[in-house]
Amino acid sequence: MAETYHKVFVYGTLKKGQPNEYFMNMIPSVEYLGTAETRTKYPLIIGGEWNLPMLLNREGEGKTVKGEVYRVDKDALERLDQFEGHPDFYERTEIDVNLTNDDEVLSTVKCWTYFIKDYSEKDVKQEHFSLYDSAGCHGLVYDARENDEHPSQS
Ligand code: PCA
Repeated sequence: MAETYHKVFVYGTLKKGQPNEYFMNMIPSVEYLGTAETRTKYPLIIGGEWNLPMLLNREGEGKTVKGEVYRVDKDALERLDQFEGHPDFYERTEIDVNLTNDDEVLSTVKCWTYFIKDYSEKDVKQEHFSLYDSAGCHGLVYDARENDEHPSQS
């Protein structure tokens, strides 16, 4: 039977050089397709107890968000869902993403991405980022204990 593939846009800790990059590298079927940005704006904040990058599903607010696109098979998508706590913690949703080379747009593709499910009005008012970096000058370093404590693992 032909394998079904999915595209996933990652904007946070799963990106290259970020704290959970290892998780993408652990899944042999995952294939990197390149750099990308959201076609429309969304608020990307760093928040919560563990300084998590959180994309809020409020299209048109915030900034164009930069990240990476990966091709994954069904098994890899299920592993990612579990890791991100879909559908209770992060919620996997399909959005339009522009594949980019430097700032040139190569094509627009539909990708899954993980939006944070619950957030407050206070969260919305936090600084909106265009590019997540755990070691950025914001000083909000990612706390890996998240992976032991967030609801998907309990
Ligand atoms: N991991 C996913 C969602 C937020 C996070 O830290 C990602 O990198 O896209």
